[in-house]
Amino acid sequence: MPSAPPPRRSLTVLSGGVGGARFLQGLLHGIATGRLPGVAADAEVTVVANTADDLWIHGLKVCPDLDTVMYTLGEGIDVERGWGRREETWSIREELAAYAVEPTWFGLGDRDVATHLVRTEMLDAGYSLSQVTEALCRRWRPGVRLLPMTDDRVETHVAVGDPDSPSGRRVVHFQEYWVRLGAAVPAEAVLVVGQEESRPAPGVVEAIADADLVLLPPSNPVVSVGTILGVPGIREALVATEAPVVGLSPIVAGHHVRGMAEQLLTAVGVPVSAAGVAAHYGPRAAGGVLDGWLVDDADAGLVADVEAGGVRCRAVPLMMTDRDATAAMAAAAVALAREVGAGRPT
Ligand code: FO1
Repeated sequence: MPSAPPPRRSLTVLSGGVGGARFLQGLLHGIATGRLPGVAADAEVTVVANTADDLWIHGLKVCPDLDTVMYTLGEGIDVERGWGRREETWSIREELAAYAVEPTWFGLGDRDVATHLVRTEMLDAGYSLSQVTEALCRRWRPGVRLLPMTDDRVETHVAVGDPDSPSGRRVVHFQEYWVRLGAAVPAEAVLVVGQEESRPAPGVVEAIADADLVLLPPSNPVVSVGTILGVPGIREALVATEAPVVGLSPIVAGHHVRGMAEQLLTAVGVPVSAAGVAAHYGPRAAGGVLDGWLVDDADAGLVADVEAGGVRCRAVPLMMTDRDATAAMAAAAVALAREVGAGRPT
């Protein structure tokens, strides 16, 4: 009987906002309650968070995905919205609207503004986004090491049709596409400004190289996981790491569970299916980033396709209805990593 593999002690998770944060909540719950066989009770979780959703607004630097992970794991999140602070008030927003100062479509809560004031003040003083994030986490204590994917400015913009412009298109910041336009118009192209020049933030490459498990949660494959992988050096670190890399599909039965992955996958020509996203990430054995892929039970019929593409695949319930359900998803990912770790598909 082969001896049990040593427990996994360092997990690295590449995360976007709401979906990634909810997955992390379940992962930490699973570790804390001993529901993740093979993961040490004192395992350290490092989160590499997407920063391409960031935007400058009213002179403040807002980092939606970093803040959503920090507030969610720090128990400060508004659970209903999935972003921003609980027990929030909106006086600043109302006053800005009274001055008719745009954009009024992006809601900054009063408590949330304090976070952006601290961040902006520290950036202005010359601290890096990594240092700012570490400082903010001293208050929120998220229970993970939270790293921005890069300290450089990277911003996702989306090209949409515009009959009034000579080119027939205009380009808007991702937040305008998502919040003001409600992703209700087709995205014709996704442009990640500053991506080529960006460098992994301190500790990011090491967190991937030194991990004994890397997880891709059900975040947006284009504007969350995609933009993290797009930071030169990060995809390479994933391809090279000794750790098994296991992802969870954000697409169930051909639809996103929440957000706008359908629109953005279509914009970049990726089929909106659990198999399409797995192929998009690619098998590690052929230069991609995936060793294993979890699809929802509804997509059990796609398991053979995914495995034919060189990625080990299992169908399990993928609805993050509560922490126990999410912890079970994390446990399935750990189990799949153990299978994969025993020998990659040839
Ligand atoms: N989402 C909305 O739908 N409406 C908003 O007014 C809004 C404001 C906002 C402010 C701070 C923040 O951190 C997030 C905010 N979000 C809002 C969510 C944000 O668009 C998304 O969390 C991500 O950028 C997409 O994952």
